Amino acid sequence: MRRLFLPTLAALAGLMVAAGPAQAVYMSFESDFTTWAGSDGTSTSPVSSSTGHLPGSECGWAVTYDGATGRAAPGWLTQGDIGGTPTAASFYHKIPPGNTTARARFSTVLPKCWRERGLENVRMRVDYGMKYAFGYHSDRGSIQITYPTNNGQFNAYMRVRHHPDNVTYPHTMIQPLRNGGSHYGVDTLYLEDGDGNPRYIADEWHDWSADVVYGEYADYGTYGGQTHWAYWNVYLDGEHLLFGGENGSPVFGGRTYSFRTFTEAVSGEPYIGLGELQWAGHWDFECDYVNFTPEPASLLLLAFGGLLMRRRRV
Ligand SMILES: [Ca+2]
Repeated sequence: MRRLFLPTLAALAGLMVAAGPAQAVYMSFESDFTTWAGSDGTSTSPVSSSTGHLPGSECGWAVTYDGATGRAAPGWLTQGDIGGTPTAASFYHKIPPGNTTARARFSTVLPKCWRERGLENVRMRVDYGMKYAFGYHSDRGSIQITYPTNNGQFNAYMRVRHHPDNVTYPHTMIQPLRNGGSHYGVDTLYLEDGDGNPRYIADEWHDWSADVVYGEYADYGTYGGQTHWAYWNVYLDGEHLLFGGENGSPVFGGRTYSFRTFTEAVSGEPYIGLGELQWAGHWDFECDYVNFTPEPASLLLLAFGGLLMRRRRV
């Protein structure tokens, strides 16, 4: 009897954890950049919430780091259009004429709830639509996603480059970067088609998703016994992008992830940022939307519950 009772209690506890962050489903937001004001350093765009629970007026897109005004030609950040409809954030700078590198961040903080409480029991999903121009060669990347927990804040940039002149790798290149811009431990991904030929996604709109969960007690023994990790899945048009390498394709909670990060002294309010996030002489990309959806980490709990059920049958 006791053998059955304990697992049942554990399963109930798991359900309570799942039900606990009920705020998760409504503390989400969408941003589609159809409403827009200003340009360059004065650009702003609001967020909305289809769940009817606005995350609060503190959320909304604005330039929070401006290393472009006076360095890049005016028009480095404007509202772009899709098929004639103004509905995108458009980033452009190319030397010459400015003949200089520039850097800017257009960002929104996460809802106050998650900034204060942390997301360690919550799976965070960020969906975004991007079009990267042919020849675009980002430095740190065009999107930065921070993931706050009570055990530290995790961070990733998604660097995408097109190498039209690179004979060895004439593919679209994808690299997740950690705080500070390093990509150690994660192999670079060069996109290929089904036949192994180089694949470009330049000048096309594509849907991306970053899906993050928190997991501790996973000491990989590489970085000073780090026990706090975030596990990231990245999808391109629904296809799971897998990376090899030391930290690529880790398995956690029975699922395979694209890569993992640990806390690296990421400070300040957690946010999602767009822009060229390091000094670079050529930016050329547009963003159609960014949607933020925290959800209870139900998949992990289901896996946990499944394990308990199997045990009960023994
Ligand atoms: Ca849009």
